[in-house]
Amino acid sequence: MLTATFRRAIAVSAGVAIFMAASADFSAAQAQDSNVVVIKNFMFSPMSLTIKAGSTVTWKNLDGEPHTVANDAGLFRSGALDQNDTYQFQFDKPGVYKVFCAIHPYMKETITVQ
Ligand SMILES: [Cu+2]
Repeated sequence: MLTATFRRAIAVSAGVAIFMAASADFSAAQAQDSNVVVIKNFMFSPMSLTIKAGSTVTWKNLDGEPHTVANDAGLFRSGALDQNDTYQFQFDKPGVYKVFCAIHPYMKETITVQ
């Protein structure tokens, strides 16, 4: 049989574990948010983004129209993204990367990797 003290110790550990798991989720979500580019109303938002080398950028298309994510220099090129589709690319090298939509070439953004 468990003593009352032992049972309380288990309850406290479980509470701490839940709290720690919740904190970890929160920080992971925050770190990701900063590198998310939303495609909405035929625009990349933000239109310029500065990130650290090694970071991954996630683009998400919120428009009902398909869009793509392509680099001027041909480093990456997504397929057509339908509504709510995402595309990811990891930027390993510092530099300035021009991004556009291959379907609507006037849609542009600049990503600076430090
Ligand atoms: Cu487009």
